[in-house]
Amino acid sequence: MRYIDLRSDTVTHPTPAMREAMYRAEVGDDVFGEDPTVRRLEEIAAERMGKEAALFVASGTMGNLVALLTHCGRGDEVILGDHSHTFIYEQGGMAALGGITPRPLPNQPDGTLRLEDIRAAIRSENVHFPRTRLVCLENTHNLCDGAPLTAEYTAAVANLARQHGLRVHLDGARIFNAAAALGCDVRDLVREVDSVMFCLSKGLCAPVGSVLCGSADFIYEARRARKVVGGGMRQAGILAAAGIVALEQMTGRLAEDHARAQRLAEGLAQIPGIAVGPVYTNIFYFWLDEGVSLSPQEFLYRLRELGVLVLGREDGRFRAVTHYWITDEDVETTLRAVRAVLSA
Ligand code: TLP
Repeated sequence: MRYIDLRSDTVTHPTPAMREAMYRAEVGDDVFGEDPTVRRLEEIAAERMGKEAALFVASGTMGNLVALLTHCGRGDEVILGDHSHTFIYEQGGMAALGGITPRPLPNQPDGTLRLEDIRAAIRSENVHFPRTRLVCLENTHNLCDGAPLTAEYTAAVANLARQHGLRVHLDGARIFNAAAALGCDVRDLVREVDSVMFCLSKGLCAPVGSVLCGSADFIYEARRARKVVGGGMRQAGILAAAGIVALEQMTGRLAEDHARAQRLAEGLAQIPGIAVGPVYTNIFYFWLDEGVSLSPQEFLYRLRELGVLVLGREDGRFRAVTHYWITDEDVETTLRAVRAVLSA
């Protein structure tokens, strides 16, 4: 049975063009800087982001960790959202491996942090305090309904950070989705940040990998941090080849995924018993009305029996994510399945 897998865009398989490019990839030892395909991916990525240099890493989690280890020293503090992926889902790696303290501030429903909250959280020079070093933002914001952060907002945060001698790192796992939703160039969204990580292996369909971008000096140090966390990857050109296809062929089509998410959400909202949150990009959340007698677990189980997978969250809500392998027909089949589960 083929499942309609809406749990995440991380479930995407490589496209035929990616498999072909992987097969043909020229490779070398990347720890010696000799893998031509990795170098090309890094050049293309830096160019797309408008940054001086880039570093291919194994995952988004590794990219964020390497960025934090590079920007901060032991005892430094990082301002970030209390709903951010880095704070919630990355095992506290910054503290565990880098001795860095997270300073979580309330994420607003649109994924932003209030400027006044950031300003108030920045530490003054005092022997009792850790030193605030970095602000982290997330675009699009996974837990905040996949909302995109605008270029203007990001610039305002960066401006505030600069006034206080802080740096800004952007978790741009889905930054191309943000650019598609806002109808702008991805460079506009990252121009003012010191570093940005984006993922090749989510909506862009590459099997593995993310890229960290920033100044040449920053990337030089980040390469050292990547090595010490075990990220020296040798003939990684096999993977980078798919990443190049991701950047060249997959970034221009993400609006299709957003339109399908919109269509799916509208269809769900019409089904009695279902409530749906806002839709900005390819991620949205929905849940069962109080009157529905099914538990979230039963709902997930029955939907799975009908061949549809969505992600269940601890709070009882569900997440649906559209991606390259979800068709218009899959959207209709999913709506039929949800109707069937709720009317049974
Ligand atoms: N997110 C995954 C899961 O970890 C929840 C998903 O299915 O959404 N930043 C953001 C904003 C992310 O959403 C993710 C992955 C990461 C970083 C980490 O990327 P990976 O999974 O490559 O380590």
